[in-house]
Amino acid sequence: MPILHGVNASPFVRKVRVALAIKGIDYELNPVMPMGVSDEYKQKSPLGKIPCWEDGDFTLPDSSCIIAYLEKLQPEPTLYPSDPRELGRALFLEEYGDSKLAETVGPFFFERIVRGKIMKAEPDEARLAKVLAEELPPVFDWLESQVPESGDAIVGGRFSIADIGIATQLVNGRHAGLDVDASRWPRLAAYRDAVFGNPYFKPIVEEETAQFGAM
Ligand SMILES: N[C@@H](CCC(=O)N[C@@H](CS)C(=O)NCC(=O)O)C(=O)O
Repeated sequence: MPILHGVNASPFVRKVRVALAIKGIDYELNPVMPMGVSDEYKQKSPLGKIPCWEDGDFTLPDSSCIIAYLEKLQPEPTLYPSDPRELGRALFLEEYGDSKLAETVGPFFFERIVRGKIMKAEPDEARLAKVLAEELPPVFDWLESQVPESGDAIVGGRFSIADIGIATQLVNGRHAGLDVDASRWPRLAAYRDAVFGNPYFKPIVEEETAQFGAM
């Protein structure tokens, strides 16, 4: 059976787990922690990051690359829009989730879950207050401008890689008690609720919440 290397709470591992669930591909999760990976693991994942996919003699790191590969391997249900402009937008939204949104939400997860719950140390709430006041609002403002008035799909009215890439980061925020203020970002808040209720995200989020506890 193919192996997905990486641990649950990683938003990038979660992207791949949701894609695998949607495509109905069985796999084994091998819980590789992201820090201090072995030289043997670096042979499979040269940047030393999680996730990494392994199927027999084939290995492939990086969530975006793995999902694009899975799409070719098993095209249905598709995770990529067929319209060229929608495809372009979906890929950019995935990238925005992987980069800007991850950088903005990441500190909340690190301080409250990694430092607070796992390392049993004091989270740096002053750092988080600054992110909340200065860095987060422009990111949520931009996402608010991208979310359609209704519906649970950000591009083209159909759940896609764009939703996986954005929602997975919002899940890490949720684990760390970071809310989307519905009075300021009503579309994003409704969208977040819809994607969290998505039947492929929900069981994975619930499994993780059982591990970290709700905040
Ligand atoms: N672009 C990569 C990012 C993966 C990533 O940053 N994973 C983190 C864990 S959430 C990691 O392995 N960090 C360890 C490191 O940067 O050395 C992907 O999409 O898979």
